[in-house]
Amino acid sequence: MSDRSSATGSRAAGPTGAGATPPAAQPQRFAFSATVIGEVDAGVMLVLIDNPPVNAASASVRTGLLAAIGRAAADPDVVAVVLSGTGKTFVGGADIREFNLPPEPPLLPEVVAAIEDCAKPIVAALNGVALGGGLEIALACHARLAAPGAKLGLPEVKLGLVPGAGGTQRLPRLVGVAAAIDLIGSGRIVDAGTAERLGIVDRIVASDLVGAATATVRALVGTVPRRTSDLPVAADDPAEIDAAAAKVLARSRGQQAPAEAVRLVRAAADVPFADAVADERATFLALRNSDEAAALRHVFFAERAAAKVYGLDDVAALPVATIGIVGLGLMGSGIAVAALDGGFAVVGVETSAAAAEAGRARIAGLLDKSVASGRSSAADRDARLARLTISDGLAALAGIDLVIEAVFDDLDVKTRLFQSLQGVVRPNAVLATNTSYLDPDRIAAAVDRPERVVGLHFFSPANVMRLAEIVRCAKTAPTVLATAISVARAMGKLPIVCGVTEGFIGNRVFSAYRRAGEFLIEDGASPYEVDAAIEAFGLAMGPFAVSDLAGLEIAWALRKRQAATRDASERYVDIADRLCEAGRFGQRSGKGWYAYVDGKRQPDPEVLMIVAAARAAKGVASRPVAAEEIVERLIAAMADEGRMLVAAGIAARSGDIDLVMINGYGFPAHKGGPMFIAGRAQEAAPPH
Ligand code: T1G
Repeated sequence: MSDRSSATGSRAAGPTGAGATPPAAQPQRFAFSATVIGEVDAGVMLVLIDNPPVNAASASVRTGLLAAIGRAAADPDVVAVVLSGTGKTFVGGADIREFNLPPEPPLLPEVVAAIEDCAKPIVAALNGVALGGGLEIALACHARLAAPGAKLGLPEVKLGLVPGAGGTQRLPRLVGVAAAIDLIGSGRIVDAGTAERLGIVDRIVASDLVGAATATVRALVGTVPRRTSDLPVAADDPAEIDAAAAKVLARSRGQQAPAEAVRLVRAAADVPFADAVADERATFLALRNSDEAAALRHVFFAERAAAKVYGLDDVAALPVATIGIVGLGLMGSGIAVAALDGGFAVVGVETSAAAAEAGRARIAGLLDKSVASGRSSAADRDARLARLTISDGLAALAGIDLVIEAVFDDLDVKTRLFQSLQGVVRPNAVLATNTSYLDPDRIAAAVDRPERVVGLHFFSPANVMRLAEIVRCAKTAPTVLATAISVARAMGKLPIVCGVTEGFIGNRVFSAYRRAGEFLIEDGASPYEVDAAIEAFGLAMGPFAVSDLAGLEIAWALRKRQAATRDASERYVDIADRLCEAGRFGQRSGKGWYAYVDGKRQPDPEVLMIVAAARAAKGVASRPVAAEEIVERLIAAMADEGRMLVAAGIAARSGDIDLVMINGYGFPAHKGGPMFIAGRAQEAAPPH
């Protein structure tokens, strides 16, 4: 279908003049708007949404859909409608870019009502992704057919919202209250098979989806259309509903939208549809202006901006099928599982047969845990293990496409390894280092072709944490960088490109955050007040609990190495040194900033005495420090460091800093990140 002559549903021009087929025999074509086209063939109007890249339900789409339904309803030659999308998306949701603007009519609820209330049957042919408002449009249709690759969901809570066009009321009428609470409260996206099993989709059609939808809608002509809003809500087991609600609320601590979604879906069981939809709309509009929604919209667009890497526009990644991993300790085994999860074949190498076997056991253990938790099946696990080869010699890496070293973080060890590897792997195999603190340029300098070296910095546990810092070394070739990004993405990671500096982005910002925490305890707060304040804000653990978990000795060794060159004019808090000198190295040693009894962390009066002595030694007159000041100073410290990283070109943009802290350090996404918060504080600050 090609011709789209105007925005008012006029007929598209067809061939005319002597000898041409009389127009009536040709399908009638319409352009209902710039993004919605229609074609009537033998009484069925096929309406196509054509708004690349994701067929977002923009004002143009809403206008076009309303015009199309109006035309179909009024045209005596039209008996039924099939609604579908072009490309790989049915409708990717409301147009998020409109959320910062005044609502532009027609609003989506009006379009959805027009579809459902149409006297002629309308069948949705879900050709691809149907999310948010896209699924709400489909739910208002009188039947839904889906292609096998379709994906469906109401992920509004991931944007700090609730569905705003009937989703909280129509979905439970198809799948029940408990399942709807789970789907809407979590924002989970399901595949076509699950959608069919739940009752969202009536049928999956492997080929000629539009043809099947046309036949389906023809069969509905003359019958009373099945209006979803008229369907009764199945009486689910209250215990099942409560369990689904409790699971959603437990996972969304501190967030508004999921709780509101649960409330609205529960209401479907006993509040009249019209009243419940009005409540849903009011709740959606209120949430749309919330800080939580602004923060999550920021994160949504920041993730897409992070995918745009300077200098890689026309650079293709190298093909990677097999990944070598040298070092199968805690990090290496986690990386191996992430690679197996990503569909790669993995060759894991250790220094001895015993160490190799221990590595295999660690990997198998992680895969078993995934099966035990229900995150994957025994068949998935076996398929992953079938792609794993373990060896105690580097020769096993001869055929790999990319190798990641996850050996002890020592420069000599890593450079010697890379020198050995270059003699084993293929000339165009990528050499990636997982180093956290070493200078990858110095590692690259050890090999003949430094352009093949890149940093691939994972976060522990590497099979769980979503963040991967892709370190662009001074000589990393664009193809190599593109390959590392592609591999990280295939592993399900969020790749964030950074330049070379000690600690890259995450550990640099985390060090500044931890330093600010130490300043706060020297000023008068206790470590426990600092942790409690930032945990109440939304981080899973405060800086002192995290330091105990990681162990204090590595940072202590770093500080001792830096002592000789430390800038004397810079404030330095030595309380952590005092703890280490007292043998308090953190959780593994049974005591650090906390005491650990039966694995549980407890405040320790001995630490408070060490803190008081350190203050006294410096003549610091301590003062009470309120939780608000603690949170404000910790976030400001992260933002200040982030600004320096962007200014230095280590990070490409401030959104990348937020993504690193959210996906690597547990910063709550619904708060947007330190840069987002600092930016809004700046906006709100009175002009000088
Ligand atoms: N609105 C506007 N732009 C969008 C968009 C949307 N809904 N979704 C994606 N984009 C842009 C994105 O910014 C990027 O732009 C480009 O499209 C490709 O995106 C009323 C209120 C659909 C699965 O939450 O999950 O409906 O960077 O790289 O990997 O109740 O996009 O190229 O300039 O992600 O193929 C609910 C959000 C909205 C779905 C496609 N919907 N989108 O993934 O492409 S709220 C969502 C996605 C709502 C109603 C409520 C994904 C995708 P640029 P991409 P992709």
